[in-house]
Amino acid sequence: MSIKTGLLIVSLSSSILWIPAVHAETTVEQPNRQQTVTLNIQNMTCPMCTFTIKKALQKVDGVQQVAVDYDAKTATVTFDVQKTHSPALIKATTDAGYPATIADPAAR
Ligand SMILES: [Cu+2]
Repeated sequence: MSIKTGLLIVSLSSSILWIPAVHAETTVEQPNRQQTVTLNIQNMTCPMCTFTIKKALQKVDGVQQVAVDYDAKTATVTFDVQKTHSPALIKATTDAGYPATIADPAAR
């Protein structure tokens, strides 16, 4: 339990350095404060990668739903816009070894 807490603190403090350059263009606020984005994920070389990516995204505070598509090399993430944002999701997959970019939300 203490290890988990330590990891959380590390990820929070390092996220301060993250510049949310792509935040504005992808934010579509809904009444329930949920947003769904699709990320194009790099370095997915085998089906087990989907589990690693899913776990990494689920560790981000505010993430509610994660679906990773191995064939499409994408992750579709639903999250609370008041708790997190897409740059934090990208950072989570990048830290896990899978750099990501925002896919067109309409292309889902
Ligand atoms: Cu793999």
